[in-house]
Amino acid sequence: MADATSPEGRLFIGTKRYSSWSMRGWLAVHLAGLEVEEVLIPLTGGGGTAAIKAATPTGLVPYLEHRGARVWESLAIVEYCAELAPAHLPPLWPEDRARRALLRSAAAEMHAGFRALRQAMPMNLGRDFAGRGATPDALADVARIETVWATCLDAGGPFLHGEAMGGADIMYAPVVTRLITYAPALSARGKAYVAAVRAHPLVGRWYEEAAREPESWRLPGYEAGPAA
Ligand SMILES: N[C@@H](CCC(=O)N[C@@H](CS)C(=O)NCC(=O)O)C(=O)O
Repeated sequence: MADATSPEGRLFIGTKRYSSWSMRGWLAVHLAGLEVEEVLIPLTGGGGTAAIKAATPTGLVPYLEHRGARVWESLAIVEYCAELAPAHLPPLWPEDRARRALLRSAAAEMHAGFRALRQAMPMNLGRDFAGRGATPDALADVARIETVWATCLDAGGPFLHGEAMGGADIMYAPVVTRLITYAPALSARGKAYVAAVRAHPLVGRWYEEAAREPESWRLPGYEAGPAA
């Protein structure tokens, strides 16, 4: 039987440098304090990593197996972790019904959308692609994201959930990394939110672990970045 510190499951993720959806699953399990073994499968590029296809129901990461539960889709992993987060940790969704509805809507909008931003500015934690990827559609996504953030931050930051990161912050954390890498113009409030997320210890840890990944995991196509 598992003791308090032995893993109670496995979280499958991809290369930390590139895998934005993995970052969400990883943040969710860590913010909720789940003890899981991390299984990192390096991405091979182009979305068809054979080892990921063999290991997960959708052929995608993140994927969580935990105490008999099988959870795929990053937002479902956030919801699962929110149910299990112990009382001594900040909850991943707030108590207040209307506030919870707002933050869930913000999270769901991210999960379902912002395709132009995701295509034009793919995640790469190790490069400075300032000024690149700034297509009109990607910039329209950035403007909408800033509006969503402002609506959530009206109740007080530094995070969308307030003093601690929650489910919506998890969903937007990889967006924050893209805004750092590609540096489109942001409002002062947007910049402050980006800085707050980047300074979070778990986000810092994800960046550090990405920086320590072997060079052999780098994918030339991803390192070239989008056209200037
Ligand atoms: N809608 C999924 C998207 C997951 C996804 O697209 N994951 C990418 C990595 S960021 C993947 O597994 N790609 C397969 C591959 O590159 O082989 C979610 O929310 O979890």
